[in-house]
Amino acid sequence: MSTPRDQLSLSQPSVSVVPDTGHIRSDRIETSVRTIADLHGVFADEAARSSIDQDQIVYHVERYQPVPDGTSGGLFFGTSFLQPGTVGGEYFMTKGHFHARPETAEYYWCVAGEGALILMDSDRSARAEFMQPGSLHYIPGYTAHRLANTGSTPLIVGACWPADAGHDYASIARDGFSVRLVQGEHGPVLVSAD
Ligand code: S6P
Ligand code: ZN
Repeated sequence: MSTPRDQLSLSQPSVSVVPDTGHIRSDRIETSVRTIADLHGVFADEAARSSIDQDQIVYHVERYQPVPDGTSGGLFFGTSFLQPGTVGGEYFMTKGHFHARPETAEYYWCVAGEGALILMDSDRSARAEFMQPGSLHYIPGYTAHRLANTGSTPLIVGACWPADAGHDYASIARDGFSVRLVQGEHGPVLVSAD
């Protein structure tokens, strides 16, 4: 016969992720929004970008950051919502970045929509992976990463990265990616940008 033990109470987690939409439910979510105006210099066709409604939202990110930015050993969680669209034949995409601590890795996984994850090493060698619901993408250290939406619905992508990874946007703002994802006759085509 077992001896009686103290009963410990279980609690509800303070954060959840809506399965089909990727939205994060918590009272401490941080959200950032990027409009067409924010993406100056990102697309090859700057004239086309400047002719679009500058207030149009291209993507937004919901982030759950349970520890202070920069905490060694901590993890952040986020969902990116990238709208469908093109600028001069180039698919809507995120700014893209290396991590400020370049050795840090990250996981992406696709919740909904279709698109591509564009990856570039520090020697500018680039590649891209298709994204579809359920696809999981390991982004190694020293690798710039950018999402592109090739579909007609929002591309929704979950992410988990180290709390001390930080973001290096300056390298991409200065040098760009070495490839661009453009509309081809039969679908997306990765072309050289260098
Ligand atoms: C953070 C992670 C994502 C991106 C988001 C927006 O390390 O990679 O949450 O921040 O996809 O992209 P970007 O390039 O504008 O930060
Ligand atoms: Zn990242």
